[in-house]
Amino acid sequence: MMRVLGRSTSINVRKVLWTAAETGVSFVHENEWALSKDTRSPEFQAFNPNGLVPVLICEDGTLWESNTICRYLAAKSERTDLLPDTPFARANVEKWMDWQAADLNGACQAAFLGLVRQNPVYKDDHVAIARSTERWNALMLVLESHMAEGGSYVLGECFTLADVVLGLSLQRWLLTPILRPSTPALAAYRQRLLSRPTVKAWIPADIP
Ligand SMILES: N[C@@H](CCC(=O)N[C@@H](CS)C(=O)NCC(=O)O)C(=O)O
Repeated sequence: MMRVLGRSTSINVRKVLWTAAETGVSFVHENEWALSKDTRSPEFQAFNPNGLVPVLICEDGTLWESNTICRYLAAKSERTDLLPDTPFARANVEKWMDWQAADLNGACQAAFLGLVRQNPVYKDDHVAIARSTERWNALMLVLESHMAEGGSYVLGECFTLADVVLGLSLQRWLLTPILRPSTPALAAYRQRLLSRPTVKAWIPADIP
């Protein structure tokens, strides 16, 4: 049985849980990793030397890096709707996935960690939080403009891995206590995502 290791309060773990649920594979979720089970332990570091969740353990071996795991799950289950197998269509999904992991996650760091996690490095650094919020809002407006062009999902009418990673980032943005610009296209997009059975089963709507 496939194993997904990591606390579901992690956005990166939820990417994997959601993708696994979308593909319909059978898996067990070991939520206690990075909670009661230490990811700095030798046992965990043998799975991921970075000591970070998520980790996937399956018949082919062990994987870390959330977006990579999502791509593996889609490819393994031959779900070319989630991750196309033609180069340009696939690159368009991966473009948004890379943007989420690099640009969006980087931009939100000080605001999210400071305001939500109350991380001691950021929580009293109002300049860093303000800069982070400004950049984060600017990037989310890029997504707002894209969604306002039409289409139910990021790549049009087909739900893809881009929607998994961006849907979770959108939830984080909406649930972080910052001032946000109006984003009606993103609000409608979020309602479409929330109506998916896999979200109802695996992604609580109140976790940033
Ligand atoms: N690039 C990695 C980042 C993984 C990561 O930062 N995981 C965080 C949770 S979101 C973590 O394990 N933090 C340590 C901890 O919770 O103890 C990925 O996408 O999988």
